[in-house]
Amino acid sequence: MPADTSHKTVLVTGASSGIGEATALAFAAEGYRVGVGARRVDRLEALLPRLEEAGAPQVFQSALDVCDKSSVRDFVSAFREALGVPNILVNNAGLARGTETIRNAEGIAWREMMETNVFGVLHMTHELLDSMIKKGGGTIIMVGSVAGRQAYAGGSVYCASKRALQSICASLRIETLGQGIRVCSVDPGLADTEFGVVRFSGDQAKADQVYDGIQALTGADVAECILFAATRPPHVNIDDILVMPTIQADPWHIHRG
Ligand code: NDP
Ligand code: 8X3
Repeated sequence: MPADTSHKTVLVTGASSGIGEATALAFAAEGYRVGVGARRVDRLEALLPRLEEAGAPQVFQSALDVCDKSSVRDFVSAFREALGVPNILVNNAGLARGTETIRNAEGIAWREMMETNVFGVLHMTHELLDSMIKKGGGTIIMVGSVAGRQAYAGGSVYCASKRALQSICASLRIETLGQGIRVCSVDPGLADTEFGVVRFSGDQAKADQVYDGIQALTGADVAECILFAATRPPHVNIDDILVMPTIQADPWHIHRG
């Protein structure tokens, strides 16, 4: 008989597209109560009936800007009122902007990347951690990147932001030791989502070039890894998962057929 997961609750940030959306749907299909946040609320509104259809017994959505502390506070408070303290927090919201070198970049997007990918994760985790511990524990999953493990030219700040997540995960594991908190980083290689369009400021043709002639990961491929990590028995912590498309060995070696 399948386990009853209807009392289990997951919070997914950045669920208006890509990996976050796929993750929300994957948990819904397993019977979790699912709450989602992002800035594009119209996307979230369209996602809710799909989550219910997939099997989520209860759903919640609200506007969330992970860079904005008051937005995080309001979101978490509304989430808790609707679904309670989550068992699982998926810190997925993130982005890259541009591929310029440090010498050539204007530097405008550096702050945005750090604020979203690092401070956003810290804001969300800070806002929920105390209540998760008081509830008896939970699972915090970061969506990192191969870019956090291997830096590449034109990715300095994005790579640094994902590298920072590794340290944050390690500190968090030590800080919460014995308090039932599991911390996991799921680090994908190339995944075909809206990531490229965002990185190239809406230039779809440029974004498409990245995925030209390759079978990249899908959001659903990454979601499966997140779901796997979150659904191990409570005494098992998956520290990290590096998941790559078969055609990619590292950030520089990509086989284009
Ligand atoms: P998408 O662009 O498809 O999704 C990114 C999500 O993050 C969107 O839902 C977006 O929602 C949300 N987001 C961005 N900024 C904020 C913010 N300030 N507050 C709240 N939500 C925000 O890309 P992916 O699905 O690929 O990206 C998801 C994660 O995966 C990111 O952390 C990315 O770095 C990571 N990743 C992606 C890889 C890839 O190749 N695609 C590979 C490795 C890691 P909205 O704009 O509506 O706010
Ligand atoms: C996204 C993967 O290689 O474009 O994190 O940085 S990469």
